[in-house]
Amino acid sequence: MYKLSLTYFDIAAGRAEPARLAMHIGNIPFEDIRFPFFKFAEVKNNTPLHQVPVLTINGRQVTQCNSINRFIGKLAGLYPEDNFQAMLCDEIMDALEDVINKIMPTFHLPEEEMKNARMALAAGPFTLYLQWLETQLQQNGGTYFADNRLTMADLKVFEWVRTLNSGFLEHIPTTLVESAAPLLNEHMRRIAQTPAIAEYYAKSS
Ligand SMILES: N[C@@H](CCC(=O)N[C@@H](CS)C(=O)NCC(=O)O)C(=O)O
Repeated sequence: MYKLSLTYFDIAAGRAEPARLAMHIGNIPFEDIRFPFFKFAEVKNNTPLHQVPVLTINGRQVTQCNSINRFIGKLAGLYPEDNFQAMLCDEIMDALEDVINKIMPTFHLPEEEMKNARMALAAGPFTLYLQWLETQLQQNGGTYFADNRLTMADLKVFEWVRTLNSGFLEHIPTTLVESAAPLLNEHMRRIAQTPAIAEYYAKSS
């Protein structure tokens, strides 16, 4: 039994959210360490790569959200055992890191530049990745992204689609998913009905 704590911003989104969801689904006890944005400088000073999320396992700090996702996914039974299906799951999670890495530099841009950069992202790479994700979903049977069952890939896409729809990312149209890849919204609504997820968001909202 590991002693786990997960450190990330106090938002129901972002790079730690899939692992949080997985631990709720898998009934894995963990300390959910959340901090407000204004404390970020202080918190990241105490992390190995000056980044979050960090998963602390029996006192050892581990970085990299997709490594965390795989580890927690295995503990929660949400990561494929089959090598090929595991690769499909990883492919989706890593592709989502591509898109997250594209938006991160825009957070610190002046307003007008941010608007232009984000509109270009929405029309270009975000649309490309959303359409590709939709194709992957269809290729894998239309319900899940890998292994014909709920995996970490579904949780990572679920989080990203919720974020795009929420308006949290200024200048990214909240209609983007619906216009570019509507099946991802259907997938998001289905995943939201997972009892542990529905319960988690009912408590946090
Ligand atoms: N490759 C890392 C990236 C982590 C990362 O960049 N996290 C952001 C927050 S979501 C961060 O801490 N950035 C450092 C900063 O903005 O100074 C991972 O997958 O976890």
